Formats: sequence, C-alpha cells, structure tokens
Amino acid sequence: MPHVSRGFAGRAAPRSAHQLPPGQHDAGDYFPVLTAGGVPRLGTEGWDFTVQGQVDEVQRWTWEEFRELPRESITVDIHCVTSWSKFDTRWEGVSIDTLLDGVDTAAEYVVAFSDGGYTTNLPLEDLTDGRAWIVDTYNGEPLSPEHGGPARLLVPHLYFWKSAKWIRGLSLNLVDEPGFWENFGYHNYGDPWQQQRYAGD
Ligand SMILES: Nc1nc2c(c(=O)[nH]1)N[C@H]1C(S)=C(S)[C@@H](COP(=O)(O)O)O[C@H]1N2
Ligand SMILES: [Mo]
Repeated sequence: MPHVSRGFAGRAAPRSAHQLPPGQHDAGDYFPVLTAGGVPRLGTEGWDFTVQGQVDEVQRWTWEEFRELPRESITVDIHCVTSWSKFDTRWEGVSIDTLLDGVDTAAEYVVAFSDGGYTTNLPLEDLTDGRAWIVDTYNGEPLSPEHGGPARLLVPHLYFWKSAKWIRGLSLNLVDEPGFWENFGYHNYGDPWQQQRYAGD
C-alpha cells in the first residue's frame, strides 16, 4: 500500500496501518457519543477519585491531587460494541498502575463506578501493566462532558463500554460482580478481537 501523507494528497492518509476487529467499521473523524441516561455536569469541584474494597487503606485523590500525579500521553484505537471503531485517538491521563502503586490487595476483580450510577466490571489484570488509564484530556483539550469529562476510564483493548465515563473510583473485589451493561446481557469480558459482544459470544 502506498503511503499518502496528509496535506499532499488533500485527504486523510489511508488507514492501511490499522486493523479493524471483526464486524467493526472505521468511524473516521466522527466521535459518536453513547450514554445511557443523562450527562452529569459536575465539574471538578468536589470531584475525587477513590480506590476502595479489598485494600489495606482506602486511597483518595482530590482533583488537584490527581492532576499532580505522573501523566502519560496515549494514542490508541477504540472499539464500540455498536460496531464503530476509531483509530489513533489521543488522550492524556494517569495510568492505573500509578494509582495502584503501593496498594496491597488480594482482589482479582474490579468494578469501576461513575457519577450517575454507571458501573462496569473488569479483571484487575486488565487494568494493570500499562493497559488502562484515567484520562482527562482528549486531543489536547479537557475531556468534554459528553465524552466523560472531567475524567473517564480508558481500557482500549476491550469494547468501549468498559471505559466508564465520569469515573469516580475503582472497587477492588474478591468476587466478580457484573456492571450496568453486563447485567443487561452484554459480554462479561468484551474482547473486540473475539467479538465478545453479548453473553455467550
Ligand atoms: N458513565 C458511563 N460511561 C459509559 C457509558 C455510559 O452510558 N455511562 N457508555 C459506555 C459506552 S456503551 C461506550 S461505547 C462509551 C462511549 O464513549 P463516548 O460517548 O465518549 O464515545 O462509553 C462507555 N462509558
Ligand atoms: Mo458502547
């Protein structure tokens, strides 16, 4: 495939470097908004982030404390179960590894919880080793309320419903507890490459 540079051809470079999981299409420049219920617009005042559950001590950061943590820039492809994917999305935020640094836990499961009551469950190991972040910046701008601002979870290797918007914390659990969509029949794990869309897939 020839490489066409942006600017010279007058159109976007071909997406040949990227791979679409089965059953997905490229949303291109669109960034759809998918929200069950309303958009909480709480801002950063009173926002905090909590790590709770099977931990020796509950960990909590105010917005200001969170913003002082070591930050990373992340460029990743994302895949929504409704079949759109988006290549090279650019985020900034704090790695879950950073937030769990020094946390001693026997937990193997996590429930991410959000303002507005949304929850989603994941194995703890899917959030560690540089595979998940709490992001507050998209394309160099503060994350908009529609897309989960002030901060959302980003777990790009799983379907995007696992990337909880308006996140407020993680509960580290010994037992796996299904979250909002998982309770409605969506797959418990949600690997886009295995097309794990619904329970039983
Ligand atoms: N709190 C919360 N987080 C959520 C959702 C939601 O409804 N509420 N929807 C999920 C779904 S199904 C998808 S595909 C992505 C959509 O993120 P976007 O609206 O930024 O595209 O957010 C996920 N996180
Ligand atoms: Mo979704």
